[in-house]
Amino acid sequence: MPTETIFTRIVRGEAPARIVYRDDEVTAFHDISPAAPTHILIVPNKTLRTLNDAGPDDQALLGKLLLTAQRIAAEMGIAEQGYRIVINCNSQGGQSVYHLHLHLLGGRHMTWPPG
Ligand code: DGP
Repeated sequence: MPTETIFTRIVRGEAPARIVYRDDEVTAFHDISPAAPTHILIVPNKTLRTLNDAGPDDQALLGKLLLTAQRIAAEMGIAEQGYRIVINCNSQGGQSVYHLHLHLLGGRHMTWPPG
């Protein structure tokens, strides 16, 4: 499995994406195939293949990903009605792009359990 993915290229500005936020540590952009009216991906700029690859040194980064999602949800007007954060990990978790990412989904009623 190559370590470089399309998300790595988006983070570097080498591939197009509808960026909604970017700083030194994280990048957020619209999902190319939205599963909800609001569907944003929040990724660490450093390459971590999956959540399994994060370690103690990544504790602050993982928190930052969540707080970035929280802030974008507020900015996009979905915080009060509600939203869902998803991290898919490896094949049974439904991960298809092997660069760690949070999905921020909102704008419709979510069902449970996920498929
Ligand atoms: P996951 O299955 O959790 O690995 O989610 C990967 C998501 O990435 C999926 O919802 C589709 C999205 N995606 C795949 N390729 C691209 C791309 O080139 N650009 C953007 N913006 N999103 C992509």
